[in-house]
Amino acid sequence: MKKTFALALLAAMIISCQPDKPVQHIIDILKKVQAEGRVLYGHQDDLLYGHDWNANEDGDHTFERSDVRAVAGDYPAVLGLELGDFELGKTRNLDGNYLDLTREAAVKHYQRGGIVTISWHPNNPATGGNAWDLTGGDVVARLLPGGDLHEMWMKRLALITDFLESIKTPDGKPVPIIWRPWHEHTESWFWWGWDFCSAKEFNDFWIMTYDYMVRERGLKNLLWAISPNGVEWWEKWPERYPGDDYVDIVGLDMYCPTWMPQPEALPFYIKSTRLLLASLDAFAKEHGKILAFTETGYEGLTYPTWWTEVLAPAIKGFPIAYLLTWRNCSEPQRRDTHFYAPFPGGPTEQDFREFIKDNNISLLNDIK
Ligand code: BMA
Repeated sequence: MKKTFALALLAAMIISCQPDKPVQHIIDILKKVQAEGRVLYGHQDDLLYGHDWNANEDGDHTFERSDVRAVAGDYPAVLGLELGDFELGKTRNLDGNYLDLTREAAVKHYQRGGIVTISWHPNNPATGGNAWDLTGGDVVARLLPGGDLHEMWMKRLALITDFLESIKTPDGKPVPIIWRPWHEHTESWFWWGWDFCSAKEFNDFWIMTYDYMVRERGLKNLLWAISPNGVEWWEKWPERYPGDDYVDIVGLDMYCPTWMPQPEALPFYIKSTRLLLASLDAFAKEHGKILAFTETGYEGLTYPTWWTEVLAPAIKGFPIAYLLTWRNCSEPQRRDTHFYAPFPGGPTEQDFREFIKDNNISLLNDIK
């Protein structure tokens, strides 16, 4: 009797320390890609809209369209999606994507053999402003257990968890997701950023998110990715790493700056990307994690050979499993400036095709 009890206790402890991961085959793919010196290409919102179309507005929900496919003949290997505003119970996210279409795009991409990653720009729960609203006091501290906003926050987290849990194939299999909460936490432009919480508060906040989603709600389809960025605090960033038990992928978020004159911006980007990827690569190896370039791009692609002459040398030699460029906005007022991927008639079509061909970059059909 005692022995049975001890065994049951041991089993319970093992289960609670190492949550089951049916996402193992995604890990295997990413590791294989790394070992082969390839990089999977990813694009944010690729199946939902592009420079000249928007599935949210025009009723075509076949998910056949993709700016990347139109230019390079295949879908991106990695599809990025975004949840900001869904935590408020809204049916459209901050970029106008419907909740149902977001889920359907994730499932479709997975069924085609692709990998899905999801980011979240949640509204500031203290003020009702957006993710970039930096007022409201020490917001993170107020969301932790004992904080005045904890209860309210947990309801929002529950809605997001419900959504992540609902991403399933028609036969009920959960779709594996590279889940990337609290990104760019080493800068101070989101309310969870460097200046707005202590390292302990940040780590507790991440762990609270993990514990709720994985331990309490039992989600098994998440791979947890952390995305530090910025040069200023770089040496200190590992203080804001919640621990190896809570992270699967470490990735860099780093954009080619549009706020610098181009002749300075391009070499600056290459140099700083290489510096930070080298450091993150060492960190990933030491901690047994997968390295990725979780967000990058050059807004407006105003340098026609950016892919081959800037991005390629920036990443050359680093075992990043994937890189994700940001979205091609379709809003009439922003679509000619706010884009990061190629599209038919855009400035970098030919260069993108060369980049894919000459740098071991894999699109969807090359995943395996
Ligand atoms: C930013 C911009 C915003 C967008 C946000 C979340 O980088 O693209 O327009 O709302 O990402 O997707």
